[in-house]
Amino acid sequence: MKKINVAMVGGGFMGKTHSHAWKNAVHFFDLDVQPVMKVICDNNKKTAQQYADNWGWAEIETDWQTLTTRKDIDIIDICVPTYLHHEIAVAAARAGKHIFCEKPIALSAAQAQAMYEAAEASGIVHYLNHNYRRCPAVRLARQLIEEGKIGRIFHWRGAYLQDWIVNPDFPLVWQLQRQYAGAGPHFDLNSHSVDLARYLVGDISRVTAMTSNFITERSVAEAGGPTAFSAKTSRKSTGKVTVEDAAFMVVQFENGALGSFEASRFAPGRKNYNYFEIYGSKGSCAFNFERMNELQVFSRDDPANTQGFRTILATESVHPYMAAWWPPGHIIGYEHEFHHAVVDFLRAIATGGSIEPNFYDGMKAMQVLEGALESAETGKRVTLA
Ligand code: SOE
Repeated sequence: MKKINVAMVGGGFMGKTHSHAWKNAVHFFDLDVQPVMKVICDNNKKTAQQYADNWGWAEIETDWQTLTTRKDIDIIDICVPTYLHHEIAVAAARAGKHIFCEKPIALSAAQAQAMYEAAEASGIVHYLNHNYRRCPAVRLARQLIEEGKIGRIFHWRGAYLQDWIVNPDFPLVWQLQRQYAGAGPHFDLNSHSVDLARYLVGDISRVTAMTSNFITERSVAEAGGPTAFSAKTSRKSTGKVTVEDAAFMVVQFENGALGSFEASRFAPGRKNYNYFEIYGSKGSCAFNFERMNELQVFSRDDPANTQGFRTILATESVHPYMAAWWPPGHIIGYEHEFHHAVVDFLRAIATGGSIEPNFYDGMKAMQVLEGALESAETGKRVTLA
């Protein structure tokens, strides 16, 4: 089997999900190319070495620029904080490396556009990891829509809620600083929801939004270890939170459907509550990531006396990706979506094809998100170009 060398930049929570997928996808799926975990790159040598030892990356680097000049690297996997995506992706694309990039795509739509243009100009395969698209139950929602089972779509109702910063003692991690993250849950979480909404309903043309801040000052995070969910606080000094804590938006899709989106890190009890409902002329469907193997489906075609939402467990081998995993009813989890992404990405490379979502989708989603921020600031509705 042809081998293809992967270099991953960054080694946090996302680095784990990617390493796991690069390592194991080949054991479950038939692939024409085999990924080789060649280099892990982190500016902290110790972190890089720990990653290499734990996951089996063959070598370490501490400067990502080296990766773009190395002839033996085919894929660059970008797993670093958002503010670094643009620079690394543009350099990687110019160097002819295929790119597997974490979301949100970048700090702005202009940066996203530059990434898209650089990737297209060099003809590489580019992928933006909105992993939830590759959940079999979400694929089922798409299939039902394509088959006309939901009919003309009237409404998208989405929410992505978490609670990891409700505690005022939670420190000022990079995700809470605009220069590193671009925005708060609006970019981190609404980007996922907008990606799913574009995938399932279509492009968005108009947007209105409001944002709020509940805690504006936090203690400075301990050096070396500030990450989402698990950071520890050092109470020595404080700094300003420069992103919103919650962002809600209302949109109109190009096809006339109306949508609402809620993104918050201040929803106690909601850990990774990525939820959507779609309502159409023939029926409805609803998905909740915390029950990710299931899709709720309502059909107006059912006889009146048995109408109601049905729960479909999307684990039969007819559901996308499931034939490669376990027998029906043996459910899959968060990490499987990353395996599915790696598989589709490698297949796109092997066939000279492409994969979605990619930098184009990232750019389109970023235009919506930026429009929403403009609306929140000016109090006006924004029509997207
Ligand atoms: C943190 O909010 C986070 O890790 C996001 O960045 C991911 O994209 C999401 O899938 C889970 O939560």
